[in-house]
Amino acid sequence: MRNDPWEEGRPTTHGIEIKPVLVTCPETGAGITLNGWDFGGQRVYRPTHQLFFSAPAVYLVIWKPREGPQQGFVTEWIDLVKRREPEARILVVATHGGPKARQPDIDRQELWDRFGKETIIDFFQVESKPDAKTQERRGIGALKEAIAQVAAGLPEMGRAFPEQWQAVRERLRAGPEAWLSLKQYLALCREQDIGPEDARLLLRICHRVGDLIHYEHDRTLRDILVLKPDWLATAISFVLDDEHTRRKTHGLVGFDRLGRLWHDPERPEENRYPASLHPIFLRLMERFDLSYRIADAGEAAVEASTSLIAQLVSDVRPEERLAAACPTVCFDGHASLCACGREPWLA
Ligand SMILES: Nc1nc2c(ncn2[C@@H]2O[C@H](COP(=O)(O)OP(=O)(O)OP(=O)(O)O)[C@@H](O)[C@H]2O)c(=O)[nH]1
Ligand SMILES: [Mg+2]
Repeated sequence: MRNDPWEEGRPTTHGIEIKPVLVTCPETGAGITLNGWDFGGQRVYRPTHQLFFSAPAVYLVIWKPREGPQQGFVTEWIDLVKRREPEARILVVATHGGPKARQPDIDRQELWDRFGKETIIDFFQVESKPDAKTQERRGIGALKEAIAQVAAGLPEMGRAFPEQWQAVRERLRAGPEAWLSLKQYLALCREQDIGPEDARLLLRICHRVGDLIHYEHDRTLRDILVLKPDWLATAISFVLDDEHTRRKTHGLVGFDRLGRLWHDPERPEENRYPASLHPIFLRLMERFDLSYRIADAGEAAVEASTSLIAQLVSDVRPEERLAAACPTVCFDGHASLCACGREPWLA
């Protein structure tokens, strides 16, 4: 869609890539520059992508006919988007020229019945590889036109920005920071003579148009602006990939272990996250149902809390016999031995 040259055997997308995509509104002829967010399709990324979904966007769910819609998890992706953003508009796209005879096609009616036509706008077939003779990429034009049509109807489309507001947007885009505190952001706005009230309105709009991530309605989360989604997705992946939590403590993790995962001296500097961010990350994971705080004796402070990471819970039920024989288990990240000297829930 970006008219980039064809690349044979393109490497898989790690995390999220953001690049501009230019489309033209078929009705008015106006050019629209979209913030194109490319979400890596691999399983490990699935839980964190939803942190970045927002409603005023056009979603493409892409599948490969040779593997079939099942393999591409078309329904799961639509579900994931729709659960977070009930107003989302989605286009479903088959690559490789669409299904050939004897390849599984997608069940359009089933998807429309399930999600509604206001969610699933339409189905498309594209061949991204340019034709050897004509250099045409079949179906791409029609897809871009449909994207432009949906985009043109989005609430923030065509909004004019005062010069000072635009200056802040550009500063945020060009800056090296992966994140800013709300305070730092307000200071940037002050430099442009933007008062706090306007600054908050601008922030809301920036979130809606996909410039950054900001959860204004959450007491803990509203203190930070995420400018580089990969930075945040990587932090969360350190927890979701933690083998110790998966195998030794069966999904239970203490705040101190989270602290070590997020500030591991063995990782390169750019993959270490200051302690002040850790409660914010935990809150984010809770907000998106990636983790649940377990009920401690009394309301424990976050520093003393233990969380259950849903993804890391074994899919096999633990044996009741062991749990009964071993009631006082230690889920502390340091020591995986419980009072009886046995590893928790392990034979
Ligand atoms: N011939 C042909 N090849 C395609 C088409 N779309 C993708 N490919 C090839 O299929 C492979 C995977 O395509 P990608 O676009 O990287 O797939 P992706 O969905 O981004 O994969 P992840 O980044 O892992 O999520 C690459 O080698 C592409 O060149 C298409 O329409 N036609
Ligand atoms: Mg990719």
